[in-house]
Amino acid sequence: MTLTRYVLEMQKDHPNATGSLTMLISAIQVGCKFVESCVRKARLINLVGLAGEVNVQGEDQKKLDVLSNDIFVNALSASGKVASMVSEEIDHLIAVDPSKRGKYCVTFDPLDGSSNIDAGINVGTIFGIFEDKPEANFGVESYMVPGTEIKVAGYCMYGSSCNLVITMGHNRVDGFTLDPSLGEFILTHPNIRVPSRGKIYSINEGNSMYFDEATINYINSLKFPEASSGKKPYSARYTGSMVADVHRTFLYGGVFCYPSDKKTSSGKLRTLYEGFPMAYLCEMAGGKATTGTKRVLDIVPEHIHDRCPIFLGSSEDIEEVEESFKTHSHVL
Ligand code: P6P
Repeated sequence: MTLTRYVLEMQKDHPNATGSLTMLISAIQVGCKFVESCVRKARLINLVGLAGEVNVQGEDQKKLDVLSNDIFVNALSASGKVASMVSEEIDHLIAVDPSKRGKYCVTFDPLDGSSNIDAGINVGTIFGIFEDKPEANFGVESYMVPGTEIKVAGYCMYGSSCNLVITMGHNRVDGFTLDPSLGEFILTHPNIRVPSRGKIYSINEGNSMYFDEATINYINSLKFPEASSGKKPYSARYTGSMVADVHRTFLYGGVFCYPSDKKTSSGKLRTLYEGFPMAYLCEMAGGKATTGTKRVLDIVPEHIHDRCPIFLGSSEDIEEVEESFKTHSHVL
């Protein structure tokens, strides 16, 4: 089963489908294959290292960041199915030429975790697809909606292999692996389900001095379980690349956390193209995603580069996060 055939089969299940979403996902798939080929040979053709520019996040842009962004902007615009887009790399809304506009809004982080590129650590693309709101007149109002309005979410992880994980809703998440010899994504992880309980926690403990009491209490409950509980301490795994840390959490269970803290009162990760897609994937795979005090998908962004706190992963573990936030003080 190739991703192309998978999307066509999903389209057949929806008699009113026009094929636009199929074409859009095909364009995203091409973008991922192109980025994968660039990441794969970056060191050989000297694409790693700084591009000499700074993005809207104030971060030094790596050459691959710039190239990846251009690849997706071009692929999405050319599809003829996109009304506008939001990219981590571009500070303003990206409008599509009126002659090529479609009915979908796409949010994406073209190369998430790019600070890891020079070290050859996994990086990835994250994307979310929403429906354009005609009353928004191709403006940002189409994006100021709760995360529950997302239609499709996915990521493509560029590592030892190239894995694309996608959901089109209906409590179904499927994983594909790129077969370079075919140039096709092949279904290798059908019906991904997040284990209800895990043994791994993933958080940047270098920020511990900034954590609020609720986060400290929760993380300590994993590191120093009460003797009477009979529980063992969780293992710590953190790569600094959200796609890699979340992918592991989906497959093995546990929690991935980027909380708000005294240094970043809304957390670091971006709602539209990191928080929402990963929260949607997590819920469709049977997991949960919370800010600590509310469901991530219930957030309504106010700006296209809003940030949100996020704890996602195994449902039972996330329920313990929510409990800690009910009983301990936290950064609002
Ligand atoms: P920190 C990468 O820059 C990123 O956006 C995510 O991929 C990752 O989870 C997070 O930031 C890492 O941030 O502060 O731990 O380096």
